[in-house]
Amino acid sequence: MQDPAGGTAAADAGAETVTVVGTVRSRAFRVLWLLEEAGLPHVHVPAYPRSAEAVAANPAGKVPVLLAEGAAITDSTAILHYLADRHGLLTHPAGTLARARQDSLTHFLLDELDSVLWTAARHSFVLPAEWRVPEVKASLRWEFDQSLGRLAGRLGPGPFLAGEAITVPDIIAGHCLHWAAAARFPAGPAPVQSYAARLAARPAWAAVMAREPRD
Ligand SMILES: N[C@@H](CCC(=O)N[C@@H](CS)C(=O)NCC(=O)O)C(=O)O
Repeated sequence: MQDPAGGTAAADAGAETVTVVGTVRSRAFRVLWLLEEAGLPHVHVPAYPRSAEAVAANPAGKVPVLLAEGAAITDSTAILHYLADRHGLLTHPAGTLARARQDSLTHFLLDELDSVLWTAARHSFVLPAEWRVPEVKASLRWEFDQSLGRLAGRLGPGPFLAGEAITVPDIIAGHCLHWAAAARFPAGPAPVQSYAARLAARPAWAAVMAREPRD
């Protein structure tokens, strides 16, 4: 793995300038954060979900979208893996046991944190009002708390989820934990809280947060 422990990864000289479509307050945050960590050149189009700019890049209107190599790549996790694999940064190499452990963490986070937060968001403001079931949110908060207990059990010696260096699952976890705080979801046990604080203290995190006014 080429990413030095805990540090900012070395930029890939000559890398293509890619374009990220999506506001900082969406899952585009994950893509922007990885690009900042990796020191890769990029342009940011802070389009809101379902806006004309978002639909132009992705007919579903969902963000983020990455414009690279003349193509539009959708889904934040697909984008993170494309960038990480392409540049050999923030990931263990494909086909290794370390990568299998890293991917296991990624899927755990998508199943148990991202999907729970997204279901809560859908029943708060995404779904048409007549299809929202606000009562489900108490159950989701309980489920999220259980998941954070399991995350605490997977933290290991750290400082990052998959070992000594920051990798894709840390990007997803850091964003989900921040999203949870904004949605007033549980913060989890102390080790999860200090892990979240460690991620949010990174210069690349601050660089993304400073990027546009946050409503
Ligand atoms: N699994 C996708 C989810 C993308 C997604 O749902 N994005 C939200 C913003 S964070 C969105 O655009 N929602 C608009 C909608 O669902 O219509 C990813 O990780 O990129």
